[in-house]
Amino acid sequence: MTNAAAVERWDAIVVGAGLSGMYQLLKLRQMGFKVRVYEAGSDVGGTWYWNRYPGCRFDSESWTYGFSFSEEVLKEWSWSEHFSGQPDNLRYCNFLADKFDLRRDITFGARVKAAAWHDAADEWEVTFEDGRRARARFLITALGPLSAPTMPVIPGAGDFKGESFHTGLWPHHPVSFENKRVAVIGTGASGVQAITEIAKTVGHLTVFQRTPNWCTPLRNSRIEPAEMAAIRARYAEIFAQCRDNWGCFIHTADPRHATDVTPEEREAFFEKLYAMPGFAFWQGNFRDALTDQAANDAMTAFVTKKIRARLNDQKLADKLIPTNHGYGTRRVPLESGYFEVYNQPNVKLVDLRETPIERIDATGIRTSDTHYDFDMIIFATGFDAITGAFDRIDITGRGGRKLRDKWADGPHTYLGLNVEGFPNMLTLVGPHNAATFCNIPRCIEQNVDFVTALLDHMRHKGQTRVEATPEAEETWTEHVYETGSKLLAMQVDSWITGVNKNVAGRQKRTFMAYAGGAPKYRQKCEEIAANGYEGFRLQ
Ligand code: N01
Repeated sequence: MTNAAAVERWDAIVVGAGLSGMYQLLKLRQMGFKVRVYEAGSDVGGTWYWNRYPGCRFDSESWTYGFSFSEEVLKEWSWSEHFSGQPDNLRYCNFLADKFDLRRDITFGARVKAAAWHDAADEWEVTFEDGRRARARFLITALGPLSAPTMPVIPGAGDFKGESFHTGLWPHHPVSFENKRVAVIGTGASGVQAITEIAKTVGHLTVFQRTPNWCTPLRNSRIEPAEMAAIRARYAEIFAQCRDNWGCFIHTADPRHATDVTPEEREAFFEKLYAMPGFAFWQGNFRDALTDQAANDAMTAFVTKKIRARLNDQKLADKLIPTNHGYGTRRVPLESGYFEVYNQPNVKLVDLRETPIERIDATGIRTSDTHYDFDMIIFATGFDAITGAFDRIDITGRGGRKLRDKWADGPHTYLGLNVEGFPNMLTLVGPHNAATFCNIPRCIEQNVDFVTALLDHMRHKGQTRVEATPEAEETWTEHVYETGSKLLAMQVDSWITGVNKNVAGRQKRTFMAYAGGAPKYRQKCEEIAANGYEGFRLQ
C-alpha cells in the first residue's frame, strides 16, 4: 500500500496468503480479475509461515498434500520425507510463490481489522490495522482454520520475565533449549510435536498437561530420489485415491464393522494398522470405529496397551492415557517417540487435573502444590479454531449485521462458503465446509475451483451480487449437524466441537466441521453449480 489517503480498488480482495489464498490468487488472475491478496505476515505460507516451532511437520503424507493442479509443479518439486517438516513445507510455499510470481499481487504486513458491505455499491470495504482501506466487489476469506492462536487464561500470564513463545507464533530466530529449564503448557498436536523435539536437547523439561490425548506413531522416513520418481509416476493414481476418500487422505476406512471379525482377527488388523505410517490407524480402521461405542472401545483398548508398553512407570502411564474420550474422537496427534520422552530423567509431567496451575509469575509457574522455576515457557495452547480468525475481524454485512453475532451460537453457512446476509463474501475452508476434516490442499483446490467458477459464471451473466438464500443456509446447516450427530467426537470437548476454555463464548459444544465427507461435499457443490448455483441468489 503506497498512499495512506487513497482507497485501493480491486475486483476481488483475498485475505490471507496461505495455500488457499495463493491458489485463489492464481485462479482469479488467470481469469483476468484485478485481485489483491492482503496478508498479515511478512511472506507467504500461512500455517507454515507462523508455525515454526521445533518438530512441526505434516501428518498427511507429503505426496498427498502438495497441490495437484500443476503438472509442472508436480514434476519440479521433490519431497525429501514422507511427512515433511515445516522448513521444507515453507520452502514449498515459497517455490509456488516464485514459480507463479504471486508476490507482485500480495501486500504483506497488512492485517485486516474490519470489513463492511456497502449495499448501494455492491462492494466490500476492508480496513487495515494501520487505518488504510481497500474496496472490492468480492471478499474472499482465506484465513485458515487454525490461525487465531489463543493464550491460556491464567493469572499473571504476562508477568513471566524469561523467554516465552506460543507455538503458533514462533519467532523467526533460532531458539536454543540447551541447559535451560523449559515448560510446555498443552499436549495437543503442536505440544506433542514440540515436546518430542525439545526433549532431545533440553536441560530440563516440564510438561503441564490438562487433558491427555490419544497419540499414535507417525513413522516418518526419508524419500530417496528413486522413490520420489516412483511417487511422481503415480501422482494421478494417488490423487484419484484421495479424491474418493472421506477425508482425502490416502488411508481408506475398512468396509467391515469391528464386530464382523473375531477378536483375534481384530487384534491382527489393529497391529497391521498400528505398524503403518500416518493416519492409517485413525482413518483406515473399521468403518464404525468412530461412530460405534463398542468398536471405538476396542481400538481404544488396543492403543492403551501400546502406550503402556512404551512407558517405564505405569503410574505415569495412568496420567498419559486419556480416560474421558475414546481414540480418534479428538484430532489425533501423530508422534515420533513422544511417550519415550517421559522415560527421560530430565522430563517431568505435571498433571493439572491433580495440581492445577494457580498463576504464572516472573520466575515460573505456581501450581496448587509447588512453584516451578523456568528459563522459558512455551504455550502450546492451540487456537480459537475455524471461526476465531473471522471473529478477530469486525465483519459487517447487509443492514449492519455482524458476523460475530450471527455465529455466536455456532456457524450458519451455505456449503461453508457463503453466509446469508453477507453478499459476495466467499469463505474458503470456512466452517461447515468439508475442508475441516480434510487433507487440506485437496479441499482447498475444490473450494477455490468452485469459487472461481462461480465468479466466472457471474461475470458472463453480468451479475454483481451473490448471496445464499435463508432456506438454502438453513437446510445446509441442518444437514451439517445431522452428519455430525453420528460421530462419537460430538460427545467430546475439542476444537471440532467449538470448545475453547480460553475464549469467552466458546464453552458450549457446537459443530465446526462437515462430517458427510469430501466426496459427498464435492458432489453436492457440483450439483449446485450444474443447477445454476441453486440456493444462491444471483443478481
Ligand atoms: O491445539 P489443541 P494444537 N491450561 O487445541 C491445552 C492442527 N495441527 O495447536 O485439551 C492448561 O489441540 C489444551 O488442554 P485441553 C491439528 O488439527 C496439525 O496442539 O483444553 N492447558 C490442549 O492440550 C490440531 O488438532 C499438526 O484440556 C491448556 C492444548 O493446550 C490443531 O492444529 C501439528 C490451557 C491445545 O491443544 C490444534 O493443535 C499441530 C490452560 N489454560 C497442529 N489452555 C500437523 O501435524 C489450553 N491448554 C499437521
